[in-house]
Amino acid sequence: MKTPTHRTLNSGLPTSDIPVEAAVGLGSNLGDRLGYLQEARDRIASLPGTVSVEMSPVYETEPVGVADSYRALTYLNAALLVRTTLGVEEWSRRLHALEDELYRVRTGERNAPRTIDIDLLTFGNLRMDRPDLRLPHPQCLTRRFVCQPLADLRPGYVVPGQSRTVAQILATLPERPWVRRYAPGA
Ligand code: PH2
Ligand code: MG
Ligand code: MG
Repeated sequence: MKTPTHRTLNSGLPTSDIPVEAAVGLGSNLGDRLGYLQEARDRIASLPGTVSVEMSPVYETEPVGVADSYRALTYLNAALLVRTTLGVEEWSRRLHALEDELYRVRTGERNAPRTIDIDLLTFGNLRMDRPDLRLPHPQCLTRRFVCQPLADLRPGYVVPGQSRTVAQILATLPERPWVRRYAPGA
């Protein structure tokens, strides 16, 4: 019998025997920011289908696109490279659920402060353009707070649809909005 490359679990959601590498952006600007990033990483590592997780250094970053009243609430950002056998729909659903578990309150207000933001940046070579799921993430490479941690993990990474590596793109981004390595207590 031919070995299937895809099978269906009881959930009815497709999963692959071959792990896909997915990049994830983590952000927090409310409460125990570092604690939320670490908790998100640990919970992603514990998801069924997670084969490996690499986490970038953490950066403190200037808020982008927030109301003036929130400008003092700097973010902590990091990136993850995860290998997963989950399908993209299940992956997306699981990460969204993790945001809820980590006390994310969805007020409807754009870019309101949040305990945790978990953004799907890439999922293998997949390209999708749905209102609820766009891959690669449209702002993936225009923001230093995404590009810098990704470049730390994998400078030669080429996001699907791009011709340049993340390190090359990072070199073209402006200094502001700023990012700096987070060194608590330093
Ligand atoms: N996320 C936003 C809006 N602005 N700014 C920074 N520095 N870091 C973020 O993660 C971020 C942001 C919406 O998700
Ligand atoms: Mg975001
Ligand atoms: Mg988000």
